Amino acid sequence: MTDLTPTHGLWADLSHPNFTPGNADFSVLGVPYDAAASARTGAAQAPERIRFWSGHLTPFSEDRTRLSSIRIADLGNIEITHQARDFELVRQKIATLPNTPIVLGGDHSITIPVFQGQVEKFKGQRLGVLWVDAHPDLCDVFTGSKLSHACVLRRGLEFGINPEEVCLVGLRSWEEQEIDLIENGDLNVYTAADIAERGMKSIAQSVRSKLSDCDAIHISLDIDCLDPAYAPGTGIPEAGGLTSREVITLIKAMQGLPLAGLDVVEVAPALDPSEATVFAALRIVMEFIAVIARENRTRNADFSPPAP
Ligand SMILES: [Mn+2]
Repeated sequence: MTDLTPTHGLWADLSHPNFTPGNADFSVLGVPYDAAASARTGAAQAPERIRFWSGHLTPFSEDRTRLSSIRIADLGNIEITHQARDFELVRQKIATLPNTPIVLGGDHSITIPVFQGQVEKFKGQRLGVLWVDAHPDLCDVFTGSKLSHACVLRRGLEFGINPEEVCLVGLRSWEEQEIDLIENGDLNVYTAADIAERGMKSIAQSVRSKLSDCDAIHISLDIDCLDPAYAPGTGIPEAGGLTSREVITLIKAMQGLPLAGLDVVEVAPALDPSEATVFAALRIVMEFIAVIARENRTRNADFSPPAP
């Protein structure tokens, strides 16, 4: 791959070495681990490639929201050599972060300790989850492991996330052991076909109303939610997926809800030489940041003194 000199600094100039979780809006954390993927690996390279190309972005969202007041503390990576043991480091980090985490996978298994940490951080409060993925990842055990990338949401429910406050968007592929929870559980399921039928604006409104009573909402986004036309660089490309426009519409529709974190997983740069998959992930991250930038702007406007 040809590396070009970045036109901007890390994270579109929003990151600085002096920024810490205590004085920044977001903490970026990479978890370059892909040994729990059941098909093709490669997601371990994502944090490096996403960071690299973040320097080619400008500090604007697509609607020209100015992001320059946003501070991003990039905390680097947590290396996972022993999954069960080192996931503990991720849990601890997430549980104790004073600001909003943006976690870059890795395969989806890295969200298991992210969920655990968020449940701990928001103990006694209502933590909702917006799960954007081709797959529900509700298996109890997959390929002999409870920490497989196909078991992530199942573990999340065991940690205490209320299924009524989980919205799954973009689903289109199932394992036998997931069917009962999908069809008879309390989860809010919006398949890729539902979105094609009803349109994302309508689906996003349903998601908003399901999550409206939450104190905190974590977004877990598997890049395979997108159709392989938009994101071929992922372990299991599932045809019939969402457009990148639909995913951006969904993220923007979360404006006003208490967003408490984002993870973007399963980006496998080497499987997409165009790196369009990496850029799709970056656009999603920037639009998430923009939602909070608009939120801050509204809040600051509320408190600004009257004009003399
Ligand atoms: Mn998936």
